[in-house]
Amino acid sequence: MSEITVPEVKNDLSVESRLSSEAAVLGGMPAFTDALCVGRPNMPNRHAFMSRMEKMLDSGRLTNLGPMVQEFEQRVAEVAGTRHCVATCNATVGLELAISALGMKGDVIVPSFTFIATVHALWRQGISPIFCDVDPVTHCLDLASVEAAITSRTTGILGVHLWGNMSATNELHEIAERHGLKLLFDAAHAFACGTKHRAVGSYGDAEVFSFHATKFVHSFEGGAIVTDNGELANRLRLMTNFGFTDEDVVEHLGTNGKMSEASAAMGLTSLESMDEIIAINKRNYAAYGVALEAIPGIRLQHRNAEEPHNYHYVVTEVDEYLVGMSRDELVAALRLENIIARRYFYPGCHRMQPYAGLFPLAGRTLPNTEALARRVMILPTGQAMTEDDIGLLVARIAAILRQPEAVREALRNCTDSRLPPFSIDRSA
Ligand code: T4K
Repeated sequence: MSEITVPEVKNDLSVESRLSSEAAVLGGMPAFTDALCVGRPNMPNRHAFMSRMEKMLDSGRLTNLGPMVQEFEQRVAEVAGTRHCVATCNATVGLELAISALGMKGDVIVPSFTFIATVHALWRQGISPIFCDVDPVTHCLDLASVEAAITSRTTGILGVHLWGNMSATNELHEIAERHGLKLLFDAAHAFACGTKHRAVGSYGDAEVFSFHATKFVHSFEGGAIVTDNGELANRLRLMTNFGFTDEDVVEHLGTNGKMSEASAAMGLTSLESMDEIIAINKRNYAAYGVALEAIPGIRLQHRNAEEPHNYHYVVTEVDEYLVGMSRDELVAALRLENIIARRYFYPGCHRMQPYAGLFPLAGRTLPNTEALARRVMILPTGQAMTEDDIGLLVARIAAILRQPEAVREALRNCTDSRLPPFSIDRSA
């Protein structure tokens, strides 16, 4: 077994020489010296952030619904077009609280093709996730699958606006009304997305955003529940603060789900750069669109330029028959270029524990989920990426795909520690 040795990278390599170089997996120079990764945090204006931190330290108010959290809630509600916003320490806790506050129990319908937090938020409260398939175009809940899954035990639908694509909100609302179900949306990816007429935020009974560091607007860790229902918002507010209604009066079951002032300081500063970051993401998406046209087997998910979108996830699908290698082989070969593409959300929640053990046959009714889990590849974007980076990145994809057999053989023999642990077929 021969070991692939990756040549030392030189910082003075010109774009031209890197563009013409062979794939790193086949002995060429890695395309990038520093890793490009999906989810690299966008950095806000440092001065504005530091001055908020100084203000916070001077005030002595560090948490428990301080002025910065209140301002952050107001800003988020404005973007979402909702009457109420309750900031939380992260979106996972936000989902758990919203699920509980809405009285969901028994069975709740949820896509399997999502980040595991969506499903854990149900199961941790003793609610059975009923996995439904997704639409192959939007990657959001498939309506026929939802209809077919509803039984007398169903109490709600938890839809996900995956990648910032809107779920079929009107149709899901109609189904929920017809069956007397609660409707909640995991909008972790969908801040500042929506239609020309209505932003994501006011659909269903409530929606939950994530402001995790890897999101385009972030507060280190953070989330927010938005709703137009004042009574629900009041209940959620109590629940994020242990259920306290007064100094020593607890009137509701609750937890510590609060956002800190430091997080809100970051969130407010990040929000000030929101339009600029969306413009960068949009420019990057367009650059990917142009560059990927040269590679027929890799399809970039369509975005409607007329509708608001944050362009935060660069979503591609790899057709292994057209490109001559699996998505996993391509992702692995890209790691040697210092390009950290991701297989989100492989293998689907139904194939992760504890759900794989609880629902071993779930995959039979999830054909689109299973296919997407094998095909989807998310590529890096955000503030740190330039159009030149994207040109070079796609050129390396092309270089890797030019010699599928040689790449497969090289991967099989490769012991580089940057290779991901998954499915390099070493058997042949
Ligand atoms: N619902 C959906 C649909 C979600 O996607 C998520 C979260 C949630 C609910 C729950 O939201 P939160 O409770 O987290 O607010 C990341 C994020 O941790 C997670 O928030 C996000 N979705 C998910 C899609 O991505 P990982 O495990 O992929 O993250 P990780 O640690 O691999 O980081 C990604 C890359 O970013 C790495 O290559 C390194 C880089 N990075 C990351 C961090 C945190 C940095 O350069 N600096 C950093 O500080 O989950």
